[in-house]
Amino acid sequence: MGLFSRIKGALTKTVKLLNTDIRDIFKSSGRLVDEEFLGELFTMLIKTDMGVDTAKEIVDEVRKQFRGRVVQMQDTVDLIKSKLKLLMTQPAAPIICAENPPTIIMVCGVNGSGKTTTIAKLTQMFISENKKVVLGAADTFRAAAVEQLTIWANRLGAEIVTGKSGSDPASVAHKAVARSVEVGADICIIDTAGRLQTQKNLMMELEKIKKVMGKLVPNAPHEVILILDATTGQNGISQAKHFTESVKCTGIILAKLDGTAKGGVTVAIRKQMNLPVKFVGLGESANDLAVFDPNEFVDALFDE
Ligand SMILES: Nc1nc2c(ncn2[C@@H]2O[C@H](COP(=O)(O)OP(=O)(O)O)[C@@H](O)[C@H]2O)c(=O)[nH]1
Ligand SMILES: [Mg+2]
Repeated sequence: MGLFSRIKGALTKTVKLLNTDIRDIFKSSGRLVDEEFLGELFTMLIKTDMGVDTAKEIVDEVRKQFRGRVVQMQDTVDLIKSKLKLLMTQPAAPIICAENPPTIIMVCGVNGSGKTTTIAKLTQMFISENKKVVLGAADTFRAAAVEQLTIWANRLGAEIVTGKSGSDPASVAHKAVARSVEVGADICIIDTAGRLQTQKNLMMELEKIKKVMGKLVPNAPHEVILILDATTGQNGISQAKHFTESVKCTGIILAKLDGTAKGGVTVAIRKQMNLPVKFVGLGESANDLAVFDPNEFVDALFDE
């Protein structure tokens, strides 16, 4: 399956919601663009979790272009799409690699957002590019977390560095980075325990984990990736803001885009955060990761 159809497949629920609503708004003929119409359009956009600001901006654009005229559905959809694409513009943002390997990637986020699974997906991607990957299991809170990452590492063919349960996550991160230097790895990815942005001490711990890496490899970590769970919709954005303040994230991976009707949250993230969305997660297997492309995303959103 091509990337476009995979993204489209994952967005099925959001796409259904949008396309059903927009057909309802238009029925079979064109409509006069008045405040009633614009109100219906606003409600439709809001339902996808793209956020009030974004929805308002789009409705304003439709008002500006079409007010007082009778418009057809396709013209409206085209205008919404071009506005959305503009709002979501971001630099083409694959993983920023270090000038000299290893490239160190730290992964953080709240509990259950999809950190460990996303690390497996990234590992799979790098290994398919013939890169050597070392993983650091710095989620030392739960033995099950280390086990989960170990299973992935063995399955995918990556080396893994672990510590004792309950040990200092910064020391595990340190060990993993040291090991990746020692074995000449291209990539080192550090898993961390889930934490809430409100847990001050745990956020400080994250800063410590981050700092320790820079002592071994210049400018490490080269990427600090925040994993957001798309199904949490707008809540994810306040999380993102706090994590960014604390550990200066360099990008977002939006997990679980499949199975949510809140796919519009991607738009809100792009609009409200000054961070690129690097990849989206489209399922639970190691292959279910797609590079995020705003144009492709918006096309998929309105393509039935
Ligand atoms: N459908 C779907 N499930 C996912 C995705 N990413 C992770 N999950 C599931 O979400 C749950 C939590 O993932 P996990 O990686 O353990 O989260 P962590 O606590 O942040 O490390 C697991 O059941 C994963 O299989 C995704 O992109 N799509
Ligand atoms: Mg985990």
